[in-house]
Amino acid sequence: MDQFAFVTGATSGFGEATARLLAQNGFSLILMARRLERLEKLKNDLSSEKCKVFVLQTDIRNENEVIEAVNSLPDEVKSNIRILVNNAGLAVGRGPIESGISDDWERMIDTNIKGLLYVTKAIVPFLIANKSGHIVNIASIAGKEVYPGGNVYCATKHAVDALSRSMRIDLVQYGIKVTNIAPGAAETEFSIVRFKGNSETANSVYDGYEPLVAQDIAETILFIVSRPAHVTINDLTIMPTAQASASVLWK
Ligand code: NDP
Ligand code: 8X3
Repeated sequence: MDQFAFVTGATSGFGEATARLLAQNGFSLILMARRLERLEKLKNDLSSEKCKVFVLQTDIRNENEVIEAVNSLPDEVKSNIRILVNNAGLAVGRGPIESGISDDWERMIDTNIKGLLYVTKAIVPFLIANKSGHIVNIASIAGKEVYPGGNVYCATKHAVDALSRSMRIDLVQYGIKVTNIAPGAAETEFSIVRFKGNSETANSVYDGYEPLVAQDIAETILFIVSRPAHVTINDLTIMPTAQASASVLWK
């Protein structure tokens, strides 16, 4: 039977690259995000006899949407989910706490923490039933350190880091692996979203050094999920060579 990987945030960046690489490596896919056209294109690109693709247009901030989307999958698909990549997430804005915008804070908290929890809660029963499986949480270097103007985004990613450690403790009895990945600066749509479409500011984040690209993260995820059954990579920090810490970049 097909082995399914469930990838959130599959319409761009890390999630899309991961979906494409997992498909090339024999996984069938369940892809979740909000932008339907992009999901349908991926389904078109990746579907084959070997790779079944289900797409779920879902805003992970809405728990009912998440539950309904997962319920809509055929039983034999749900029972063959082996991997959950909790990747969907975002930063909105970057600035000091005193000028923070509540709506930006809520988008980050609702997506990066609550959305990740809703998806995990919906999928984990199928992993438990199989007494195996692998959850890969995409945190960030912002979940290990803080930096100027990063406040709420950093807090959400520290929460992801803590949840990865907690999930590992809760789920070890079921043979479920939990990996936390903490990437440094990677050029995706992340900065366009963070700076609300201001491409000049977004591009300037990557000026003067070579950032990570989505394929670097996809290859890392493939390596992590293809370790033998007795091996778990608990935590992995991956940085551009030019980046020594969250705020030290060699340019
Ligand atoms: P992108 O903006 O390229 O991709 C983000 C993905 O998340 C999109 O597919 C988007 O899909 C999805 N998403 C956002 N909000 C929601 C939502 N409410 N419901 C469902 N899906 C949602 O960014 P990256 O690929 O860079 O980011 C992926 C993850 O990696 C994020 O968690 C980010 O915080 C983290 N990260 C990024 C780093 C970087 O420098 N790029 C470094 C470290 C961590 P759609 O809009 O279609 O819903
Ligand atoms: C994204 C990387 O350094 O912009 O999580 O927070 S950073």
